[in-house]
Amino acid sequence: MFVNVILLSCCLSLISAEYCLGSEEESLLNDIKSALQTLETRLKDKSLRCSPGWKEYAHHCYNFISTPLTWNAAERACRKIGGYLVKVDDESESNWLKQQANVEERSYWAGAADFTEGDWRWIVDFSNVTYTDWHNGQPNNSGGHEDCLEIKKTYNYQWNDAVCTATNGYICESEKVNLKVTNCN
Ligand SMILES: *[C@@H]1O[C@H](CO)[C@@H](O)[C@H](O)[C@H]1NC(C)=O
Ligand SMILES: *[C@@H]1O[C@H](CO)[C@@H](O)[C@H](O)[C@H]1NC(C)=O
Ligand SMILES: [Ca+2]
Ligand SMILES: [Ca+2]
Repeated sequence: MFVNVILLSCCLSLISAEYCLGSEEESLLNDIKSALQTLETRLKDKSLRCSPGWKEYAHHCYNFISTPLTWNAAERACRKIGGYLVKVDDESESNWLKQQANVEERSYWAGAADFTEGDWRWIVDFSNVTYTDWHNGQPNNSGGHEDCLEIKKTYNYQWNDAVCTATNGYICESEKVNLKVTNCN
């Protein structure tokens, strides 16, 4: 009984000694914790990237493809490479796309269509087309069957509704992808 009490008090004091950090240890631990946090954020930033060959703009990736395809074939081609035919959300994205389109000086398909006449939708999520950059007089549904969105070179890269079976280059957009982080040293 007596021995037990001694053992018990001994161990209790050991335990409390083990759990009591000095202020130096505590500040060391805090340094380590904040270093880990910094490392974690850095690795996260590094792991979210655009795949090789894709251009980065404002959290998304873009691939400008010159091979002329119909709108439908372009839409499929974008999905095949892990993206979607570009959705233009606002003026800043639109301006950047125009600059890039101007590099190859060609017209490109974008990812909107009015398969119900006049009801323009982004194909990636079927949302309404709210921001627009139509050229003067467009969309004019010429001949009664222009249902696909073209970023048109001769309209200074403003928008036109074009016949979907015409052929154009096309712009694919994608989310950034999570690249595997490896230790290269
Ligand atoms: C989309 O536009 C249609 C009219 O073209 C309207 O009836 C509908 O409410 C709109 N949807 C959204 C989510 O704004
Ligand atoms: C309608 O748009 C087409 C391009 O899709 C253009 O060639 C044509 O000149 C336009 N027609 C009129 C009357 O503006
Ligand atoms: Ca139309
Ligand atoms: Ca047109």
